[in-house]
Amino acid sequence: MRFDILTLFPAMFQGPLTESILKRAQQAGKITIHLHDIRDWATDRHRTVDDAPYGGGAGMVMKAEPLAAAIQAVQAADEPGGPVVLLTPDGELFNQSIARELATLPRLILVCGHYEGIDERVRERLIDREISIGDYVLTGGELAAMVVVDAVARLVPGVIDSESIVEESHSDFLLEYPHYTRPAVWEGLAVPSILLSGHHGEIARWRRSERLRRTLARRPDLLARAAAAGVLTKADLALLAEWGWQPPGSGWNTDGHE
Ligand code: 4GY
Repeated sequence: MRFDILTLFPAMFQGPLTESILKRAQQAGKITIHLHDIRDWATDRHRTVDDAPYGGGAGMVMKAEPLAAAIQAVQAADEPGGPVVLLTPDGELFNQSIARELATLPRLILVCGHYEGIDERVRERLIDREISIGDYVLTGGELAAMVVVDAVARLVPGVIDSESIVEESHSDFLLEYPHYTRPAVWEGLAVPSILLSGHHGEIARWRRSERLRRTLARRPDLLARAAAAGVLTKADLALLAEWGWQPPGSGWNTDGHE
């Protein structure tokens, strides 16, 4: 998969994209990441990329011409094509299912806004999709683009061990079970003895119950979705019932009252 990132601050990407798993993925040719400095498409002597907002108000707006020229040049260069995505708090909320969807594409073009934002006409004409990584405001889209690249790249086949993707949190609406490694006792805290028992069936059942316990305690909203999606087994539902949890929204109550 090919990622193109359009930014005024390409140096920000050194580090996150050049270490660890993303570094290995690039070395192995599973993904390529191409950084483009939007300022390279400014045409005036001062290489201007921003200007004051029409109508007045605080801050600066990213000018249409350099940004549009950058997007069009990057789109036109090299096959295959891919959607142009703007990182913005106005976008659809990023989640694991969007990451999975994007990971099926051959290419993704990410546009990082800065200052107060980009000229609305570029949005209208050239942006295919807007994504937000959360309901908070960053100083620019760069950190958000890195989050999206990281979450998508690890789902590209061959980037990480495929078993860890199936098992992980959010792929089936349940949080992860707790993890332990050596030593068996640390600062007086022992690893749960079941994990040292070698009884694989019991370990799997314990891990499943820990996932359910955690999800109930921390994210009851996810548990409701798990039930609605039909991913809870009879054993899961029995355990949850012991803990006083009932799948919501059946329209019936069981207490004999209205
Ligand atoms: N949240 N999710 C986000 C963001 C910064 C003004 C446009 C976010 O994705 N991007 O906060 N981006 C803004 C700053 C210009 C980008």
